[in-house]
Amino acid sequence: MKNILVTGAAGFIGSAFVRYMVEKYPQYNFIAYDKLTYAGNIDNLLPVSDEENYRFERGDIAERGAVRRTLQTHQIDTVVNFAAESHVDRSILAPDEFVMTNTVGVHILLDECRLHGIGRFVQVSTDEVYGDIETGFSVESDPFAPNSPYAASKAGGELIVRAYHITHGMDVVVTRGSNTFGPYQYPEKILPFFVTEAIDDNLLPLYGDGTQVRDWLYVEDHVTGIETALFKGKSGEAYNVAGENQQRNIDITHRILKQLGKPETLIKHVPDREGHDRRYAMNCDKLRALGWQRKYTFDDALEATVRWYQQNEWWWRKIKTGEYLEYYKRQYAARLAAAQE
Ligand code: NAD
Ligand code: TDX
Repeated sequence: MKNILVTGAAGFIGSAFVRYMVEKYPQYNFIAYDKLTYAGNIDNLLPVSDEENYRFERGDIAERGAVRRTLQTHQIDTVVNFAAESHVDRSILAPDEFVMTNTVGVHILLDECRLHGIGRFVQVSTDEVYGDIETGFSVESDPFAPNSPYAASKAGGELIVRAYHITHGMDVVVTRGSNTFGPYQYPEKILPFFVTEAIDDNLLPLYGDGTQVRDWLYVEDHVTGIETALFKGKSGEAYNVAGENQQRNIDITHRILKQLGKPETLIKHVPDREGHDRRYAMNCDKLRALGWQRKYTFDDALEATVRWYQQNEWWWRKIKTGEYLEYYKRQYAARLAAAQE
């Protein structure tokens, strides 16, 4: 029996991975481990909460004792690490936690895994480690050029993972995903943020001219990319998980408004994000060679996602209170005021 520890399992992509894997692999046990930061939400795991092969434990990947107890108690033999501070804008406002979790936390988790002795360790990383790419597509052998504290802290985590492979011979695989969207995404990221704000007829603060490009990937395709890397990836290798679907922020915003039947006057161009990367784009032939392929088209997935937020106000309305509103004020009040002048 395999005992798989999924860290950061109460977040957006980690919970989608757990919901998918628990059902697909009843022969494995899944231990969901999460600190439950502002972004961690136990509601995301409700669909599997009664399953026999699922357990939840609250804990921090940067806390040695807690990690050790969990590895031992559940005789963990495989780890998939989603745990991270994940929002670029917050990394500009308050970077400490990013380095603590995304770099130091990865180190502590990995070191405890080495001491405990595990099989495979999968590190979930991001296209942002490549930095801005004006033309063409990033491949796995490209050098790192992270531009935000978030991206730099994720690159730091990856480098530690690489070092443990080379130095200690640990069985590691890295995935680098592109901009992911779907249900249960914390409403600070552009897609759920704009959809839920537009539902309430609030202004949508689009940074700069809105022509920045992101490569959009549906969450369920990201999950199967990680599944493929977990079971078929070669030890010590990194795999891009791309949507191969470049879209400008302004175009995504128009599509959201159109589907919701809301006016374009809700769009407000505001002062740009500091150090804003203009474009990400990746080549994912390496993962495809392992047999992975996407199942969803962007049009269908976007439509289904917008509909999900329309139909699941119970999920996001309780998030948009307290700390969320403080963050909103800090991030957007001055920007929106500057745009009104
Ligand atoms: P998220 O912010 O929704 O979830 C992160 C989860 O990690 C939360 O549940 C949080 O409570 C938990 N966490 C944070 N610090 C922790 C700690 N110290 N110990 C234990 N748990 C902790 O993020 P997400 O969008 O689901 O991203 C998951 C992973 O995928 C991250 O590693 C992120 O860098 C990567 N990624 C995200 C995207 C994207 O577009 N969202 C794209 C590529 C890669
Ligand atoms: O209010 C906004 N206005 C705006 O114009 C927000 C929140 C974003 N944007 C722009 C900035 C980006 O060009 O939209 C684009 C997407 O922004 P985010 O949703 O914040 O994502 P991004 O910065 O691209 O990073 C995401 O993809 C890579 C995830 O948050 C990361 O965790 C992942 O690694």
